[in-house]
Amino acid sequence: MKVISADIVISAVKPEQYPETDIPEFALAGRSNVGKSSFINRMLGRKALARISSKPGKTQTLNFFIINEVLHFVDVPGYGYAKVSKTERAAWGKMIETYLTSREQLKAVVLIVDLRHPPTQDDIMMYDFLKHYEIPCIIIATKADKIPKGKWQKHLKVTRETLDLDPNDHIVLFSSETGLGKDQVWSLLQSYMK
Ligand SMILES: Nc1nc2c(ncn2[C@@H]2O[C@H](COP(=O)(O)OP(=O)(O)OP(=O)(O)O)[C@@H](O)[C@H]2O)c(=O)[nH]1
Ligand SMILES: [Mg+2]
Repeated sequence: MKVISADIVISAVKPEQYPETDIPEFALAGRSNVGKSSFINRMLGRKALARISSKPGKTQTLNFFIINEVLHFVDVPGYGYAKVSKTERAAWGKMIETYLTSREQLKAVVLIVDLRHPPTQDDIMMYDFLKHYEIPCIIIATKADKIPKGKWQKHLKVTRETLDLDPNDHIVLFSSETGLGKDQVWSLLQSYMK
């Protein structure tokens, strides 16, 4: 897909603030600092539309982006950030859960994991949550540029096995740094938009 226009619509914390259109939507999920916002920027070919940071916990709200007037990306705060209080974590959980389980136009969740390391307990929980609610998901194994090409397949295998990935679920090698995987992800997203 050629991205002609991409803009932020709203930073939302509750359902009343979600945009009231029924265009297809894709939400990002993943550990704090794994590269969700960077993924959005790379997919859209915009350097800094979604704000990124080397410090975890950068994204705090549900940030809706509109692309070519025909679809939404929703940037989501990451999970598993240790410095967050119990109360904050509960509020985060509630916000994400409400969104993921009630948003009708949500076509799929893009679950981002770090190719370098086996998925964490939190990653496994998120994947199981999506399976439980039968929310379609696409797994992105990002930061591929950080390990040698010769090790990619071995790491992918560990990722698949640790998540106990459903054979029907897609997993894509990705790098926000180099753009690896971008076209493959676009064609997957487009298959969900039909
Ligand atoms: N080398 C490399 N670095 C990456 C890649 N993706 C993200 N990063 C870096 O990882 C850090 C975190 O990226 P973000 O995109 O802000 O991560 P996030 O998942 O949105 O984080 P939160 O908003 O805190 O949940 C930044 O320093 C990015 O530059 C990648 O594919 N390759
Ligand atoms: Mg972010």
